Amino acid sequence: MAINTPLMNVMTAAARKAAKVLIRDFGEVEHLQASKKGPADFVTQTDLRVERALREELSRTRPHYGFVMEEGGVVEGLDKTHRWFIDPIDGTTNFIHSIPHFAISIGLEREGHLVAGLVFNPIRDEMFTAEKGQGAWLNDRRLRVSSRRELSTAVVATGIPFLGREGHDEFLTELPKVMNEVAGVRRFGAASLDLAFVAAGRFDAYWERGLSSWDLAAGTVIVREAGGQVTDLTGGDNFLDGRQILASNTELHPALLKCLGGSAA
Ligand code: LIP
Repeated sequence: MAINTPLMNVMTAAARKAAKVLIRDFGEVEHLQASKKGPADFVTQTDLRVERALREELSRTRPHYGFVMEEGGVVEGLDKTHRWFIDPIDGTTNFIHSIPHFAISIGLEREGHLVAGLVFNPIRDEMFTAEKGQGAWLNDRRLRVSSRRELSTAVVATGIPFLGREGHDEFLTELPKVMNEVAGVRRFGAASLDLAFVAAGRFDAYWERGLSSWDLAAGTVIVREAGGQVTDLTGGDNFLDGRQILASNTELHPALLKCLGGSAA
């Protein structure tokens, strides 16, 4: 049985309601591929529609919580101790290209600490959830990070910067170092799902630069509740606002920090 708390019931209800918009529009986006204007404008509308649906549903049951949203920005709540971190479509470029690998991401912060996370890929019907002290789950299956201890057996995910993004030089310095140490490198295109896959033991680790708090909040709780470790690329705690992250099964963290030139030398 997955997490059955009032909080997680609120989060899963909001995600399932908003996902109806996403599933419908994903079907539509496929028809828009060839259209002159392409799907870009349509997707922006989908982002806004999904985010509105999430905000309405979460505000209905938690009216005083604040929001940090990819599209809507920061909205202060009357309750200053609670903030939702919302990414309506994490993996937007995949969505635009009809690649069924994207997710709704909802994280909750209480008194400055991330306490709950939900990452939902509605096309695969994979709902990753976690709440402090309740563990991490994929639908009804409890999750544990992998137990691989050697980098040489590890599959590590990352994000490759592209046109107009920061961090090209750093990435082109880090990639060869990691490539020479591991069994495989993967680029799937959605940070929240990369983190969820680390929690599920599908990936052994994940690193990326240039990300925002709404990409990372939910997945961070899911990795930690599955027994994993999440830091910035120096081994510190400044990953949510520091725009850089390393998540792993804990065993591999020191070796990867060293490999990435962070620390743990
Ligand atoms: C995406 C991240 C991904 C990163 C992309 C983009 P978005 O977020 O999930 O890891 O590599 O550049 O930032 O924009 O689809 O919400």
